[in-house]
Order: sequence, then C-alpha cells, then structure tokens
Amino acid sequence: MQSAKWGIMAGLVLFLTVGTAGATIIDVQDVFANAGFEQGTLSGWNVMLPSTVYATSMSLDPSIDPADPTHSTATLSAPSGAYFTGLSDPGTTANYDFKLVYNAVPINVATGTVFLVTVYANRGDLEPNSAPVSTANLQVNVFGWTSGAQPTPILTLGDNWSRTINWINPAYKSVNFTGVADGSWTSETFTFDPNTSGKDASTIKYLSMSIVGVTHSNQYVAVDMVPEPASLGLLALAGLAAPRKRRK
Ligand SMILES: [Ca+2]
Ligand SMILES: [Ca+2]
Repeated sequence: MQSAKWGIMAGLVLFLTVGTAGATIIDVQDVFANAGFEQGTLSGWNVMLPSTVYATSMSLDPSIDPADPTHSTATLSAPSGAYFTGLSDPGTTANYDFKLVYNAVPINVATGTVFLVTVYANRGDLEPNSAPVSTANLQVNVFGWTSGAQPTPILTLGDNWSRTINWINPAYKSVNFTGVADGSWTSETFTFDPNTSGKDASTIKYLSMSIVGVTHSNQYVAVDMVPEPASLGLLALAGLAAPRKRRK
C-alpha cells in the first residue's frame, strides 16, 4: 500500500507542476473516439505510405505468436479492451513499417493546453526464434492545423496532407522498451506541448496524431491505446483533474 500511496503522491506532484503553469490537459483519447480501436474497426484511422517499406493495410487483432524459449503458441491479445493492431515482418524484408494517422478532428482549446497520449506497445521476435532480441519500435506524434479547410491525409505514396501541418512536435516520441521483456505489453504516456515549439494551442483548430511501427526481419510490433490514463483517472476520482477535458 505504501508504494501505491507514493505513486499517487508522485502523480499529484506531476499534476500540480503542470497545473501551476495554467495548463489544460487534454487526453487525446477524448478527442479521437476510436483511438483504441474499440469500435471493432480501424474507423477514424488511415494507413499512410511515407515510403515503399510501409504496409499498405492494417488489420485488427492480427495473429502474432511472439517467440519465447518454450515456444508457447499463445498469440497476442489486446492489453485493454477488445482490439489492438500490429504488424509482423515475415522475415523477408530488412525494414517493414506501418504508419497510422487519425482523421483531423476539429478542436477548440485554451492557450496553454497540452496534449497527452497513452499508448500500449508490444514488440518481439516471431516464432520459431528462441532468443528474441527485438529492435522493433513504436513512435507517436501529435500535430495540428490552424483554422481553414478540413485537412485530409493523402493516402498514395508520400507523407502528405491536403494542407501543410501548422504545428507538430519537432521530434516524434518513441516508446521506451528498456527493461520490457519481448512479448510483454508496456504502456507509456507522452506529453505534447504546443507552447514548447512556439505555438499557441488556442490557434490549433484541427488535431491529428500518428503512430509509426518499425519492424525488421522476423520481428513484430503491436499497439493499442486506452480511453483513460490510470494515473489521471485517480486524479479525476480525487476531484483534482477539473481543468482536464472530461470524457462525455
Ligand atoms: Ca510463442
Ligand atoms: Ca483496444
């Protein structure tokens, strides 16, 4: 109980540190209705093709059997909710990736707003490898546009939208798999603050995000998102997350 208590305290300190800057925290899972694929489809998500090493389509709950020393035939299941997505490289390509982007969603947020993204990620080697040392990774970014026409992703070869992106975190954020056993899900929450790149959040009128998975020969990478980060859920229960936009 003591460690749980300190965990909550640490969460409060984190929240208050952000809170004292006047930040409104928006969990993007509240903006992107099908972020965690819980509609049972990839609705809202688009498969982009930055280059020819990217997958042209993605599926829900792909059958992935992570390599393990006992060669268990257990396949991956979603870490939370019913659905996840992922990509396996059958071993013929040195680099096989995917890029999912969410439809640009209209938003209207206050100056100082920061965006949170919580992802679940799982990487590993594929059977029949017995000593998996995966180098797959998962990258997340959040970006937006100022007022104007509804932006739409261009799904032919390239990495473009119908309108030039007006705000993007300078570098994508990668899931830290250090200490995470291949074949195990890990979760990580990332913060994206427009102000750090000189953008007033209140001028951002459309929001999108991207998830890029990178695999190599005989590897896989899988992803899911959850509706509510657990730490913030605790704060909400404590009535301390009032500035945060709440799920309806
Ligand atoms: Ca296995
Ligand atoms: Ca899910």
